[in-house]
Amino acid sequence: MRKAVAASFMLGLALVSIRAQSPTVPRPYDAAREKRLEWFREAKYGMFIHWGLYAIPAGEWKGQRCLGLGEWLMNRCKVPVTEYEQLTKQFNPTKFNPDDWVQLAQDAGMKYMVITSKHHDGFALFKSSVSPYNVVDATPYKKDLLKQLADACARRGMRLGFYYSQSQDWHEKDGAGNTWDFGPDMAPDGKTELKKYDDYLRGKAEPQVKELLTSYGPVALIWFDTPRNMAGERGQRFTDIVRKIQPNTLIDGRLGTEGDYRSTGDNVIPPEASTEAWETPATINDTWGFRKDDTNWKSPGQVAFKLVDIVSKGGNYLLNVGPTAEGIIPQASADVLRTVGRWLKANGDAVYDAGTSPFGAEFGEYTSKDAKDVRGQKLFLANNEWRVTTKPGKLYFTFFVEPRTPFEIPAMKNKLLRAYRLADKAPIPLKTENGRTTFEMSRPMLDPMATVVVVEYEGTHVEKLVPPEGGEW
Ligand code: JFZ
Repeated sequence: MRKAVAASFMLGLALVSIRAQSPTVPRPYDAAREKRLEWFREAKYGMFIHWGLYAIPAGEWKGQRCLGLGEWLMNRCKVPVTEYEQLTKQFNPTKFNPDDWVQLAQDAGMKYMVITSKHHDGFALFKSSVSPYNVVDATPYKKDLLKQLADACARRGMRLGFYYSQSQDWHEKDGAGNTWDFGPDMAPDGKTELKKYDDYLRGKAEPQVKELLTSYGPVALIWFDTPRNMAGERGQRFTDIVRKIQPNTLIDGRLGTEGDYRSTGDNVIPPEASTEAWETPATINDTWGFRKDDTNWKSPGQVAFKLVDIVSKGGNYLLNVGPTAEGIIPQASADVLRTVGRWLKANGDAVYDAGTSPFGAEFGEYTSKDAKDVRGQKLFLANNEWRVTTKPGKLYFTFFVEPRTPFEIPAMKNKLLRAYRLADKAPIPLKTENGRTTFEMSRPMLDPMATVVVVEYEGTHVEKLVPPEGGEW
C-alpha cells in the first residue's frame, strides 16, 4: 500500500518539468543578496505547511483511493473544476488556532514558517480582490487564514513566508497544468503555448503576489514552485514585484529565474557541502497535503539526523506538516517535532548559525562500482554515523550511533584544546599520540538519538593538513 504511494510519488518526481539546480555551482558574490540571506543562514530549520481544500478529501475521491501526493488529488484523479470547487462549501476549519501552530514551530526549534497561500489547485487561503476563489469569499469560514497566522507570528516573533504556485493553477483556464478541463498547455512541438498564459499571470498570479506582499506585514520569503514557461521576462516580473514592495523578502530557488538561494529536489540532501545558501524542502511522512492513509512518519532520530546532516553541508531544512481540514496539525507529527525540539534546546549550539564541516569524508563516498541511484547518477554511499558543524574555534561532533572507541579526530594543523559534551558540559579527555588525537565517549551514549561533543581548538578556522604525498592518513 505504502509502496504504491511511494512509487507514484517517484513518478511524479520524474515528471516534474524542472531539474533542481545543483547547490555546488558557485555564483558571483552579491552583497545585497548576502544581506537578505543573513537571517536565513542562521535559522537552519523551518516549518513548511501545506494546507488547502485537498485536506478535505485527504487522499480519497468519491470513495476511491486517489494515489499520490495529497495536494495533487485534483490532478491525479482528474477532478473537474466545477466538482472540485464544491469543496469550498465544506471548508470550515473551526479548530484552526494560529497561536498553537506558531507555538508548535517554536517548541520544535524552528525559526521560520512557510505556508501555502495558493497551491496548484488555485484556491487562496487569503482574501483576494482578483479572484473570489479564496477562503474569505468562497467558504463558510469567511476569515483570512494568512492574516491570522501572520498576526500570531508577529505576536510571537516568528518569521513567516508564503508558498505561491505561480505557474500551475488548475482552477484557471489560462493557468498551467489543468489539461483535463482546458486541454494541453503546449502544442505537440513543445514550444507553442496554447493558453493565454500571460493573461493568467497578469490577471491573477502577479496581483496575488502583490497582495501577499502588501497586506500581511513583513514577508520573510516567497516560495515559488514548479516553474513552467517562466523564461524570458516572466520570472523577472515576479522578482520586480517582490523587490519593489519588500526588498528584504527572499525568493526561493523555484521561480524559474535565479532566486536568492537554491532549492534542492523534494527530500533531496546533496552529498557534499556548499557555501551557497540552499534549502531542502522535505515531508515528515510521504505527502505534503494531509492524507488520511499516510502515517509513515519519520522518527525524531531521522529528523535530527537530516537536520544536522543538512547544516553540516551549509543548508536549511524546511520540514513540512499537513494540517487536517479542521485545522489540526496531526498529533503524531507534532510529537516528532517536539521531541526534536527538546533535543535542540540542549544541543542547538551545534545547529543554529553553525558552519559547514571542514572535513567531508564523514558524508560517505561515491561507489567504486558502476551502480546508479534512482536519478541515474553515480550511487553515493552515505555514511550516517556522525556529522560535524562549526563555530569559530569550535567543532561540534554529533554522533547518531556510539562511535568506535577511541574516536579519532580528523587531522588538522590547529592545536586541540579541550572537549566536552554539549548537553551537560561533562568534560571529555583528549589523548594525543603520534600526532593523532582521540577521545573516548562514555557508554551508553548520553542521548541515544544524538549526542554532541564539542572540541575546542586554537584559532578560529580549521587549517587542514594535506595528506602525505601519494598516500592517505
Ligand atoms: C512541488 C509541488 O508540486 C508539490 O505539491 C509540493 O508543493 C512540493 C513542495 O513542490 O513538487 C516538486 C517540485 C520540484 C521537485 C520535486 C517536486 N524537484 O525539483 O525535484
